[in-house]
Amino acid sequence: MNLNVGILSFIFCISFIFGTGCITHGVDDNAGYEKWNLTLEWDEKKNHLTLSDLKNMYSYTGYGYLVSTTGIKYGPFVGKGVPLYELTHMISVTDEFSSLYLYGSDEYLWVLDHDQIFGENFITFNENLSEIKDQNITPVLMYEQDGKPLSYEDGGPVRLALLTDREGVITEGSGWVKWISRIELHK
Ligand SMILES: Nc1nc2c(c(=O)[nH]1)N[C@H]1C(S)=C(S)[C@@H](COP(=O)(O)O)O[C@H]1N2
Ligand SMILES: [Mo]
Repeated sequence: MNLNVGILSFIFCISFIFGTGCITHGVDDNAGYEKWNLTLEWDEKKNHLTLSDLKNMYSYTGYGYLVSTTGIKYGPFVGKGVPLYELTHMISVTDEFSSLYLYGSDEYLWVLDHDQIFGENFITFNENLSEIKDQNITPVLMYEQDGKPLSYEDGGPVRLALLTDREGVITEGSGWVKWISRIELHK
């Protein structure tokens, strides 16, 4: 074999392996997903939740459909996860905070205000991307999409999802925080 071709294919293979994240994250619900945990911080208190903790909590199932800033639509699909209001109930701080900071493992940050935790004040669109008002939104920590564990590529193990009870309601992709790792409640 030509030496240059050999070296090039070696480099290609190595970059492919690292580039796809196989080594660090593995696929879907393997050992990487078992090690995942969510840090919850409020009032100088801290709690950690594992994926099985989440799966044992109350869940909501609804439709998910998002549009990226570049106008690409993804969905509709069926998502399942723990509503954010369940988390705030769990630590009994339903009324005492004004916002929730959601961080991805890449330190991406999205902030929801108090009313949005309970599904209010989200911008929603129909399939033509015209704004539609008064849609019922439930923000959840989604761990399942179309009945399967959420893939790493789609933001798994856990992604913030803005689910609805009506198929065809589109929400803004920027709020769909992938690879959720930390949530802070601020007063
Ligand atoms: N952790 C994390 N989540 C993220 C982002 C990001 O950069 N990091 N980008 C957001 C933006 S701006 C959009 S439009 C959607 C894109 O979703 P997709 O990558 O599944 O297409 O993810 C959102 N969630
Ligand atoms: Mo985006």
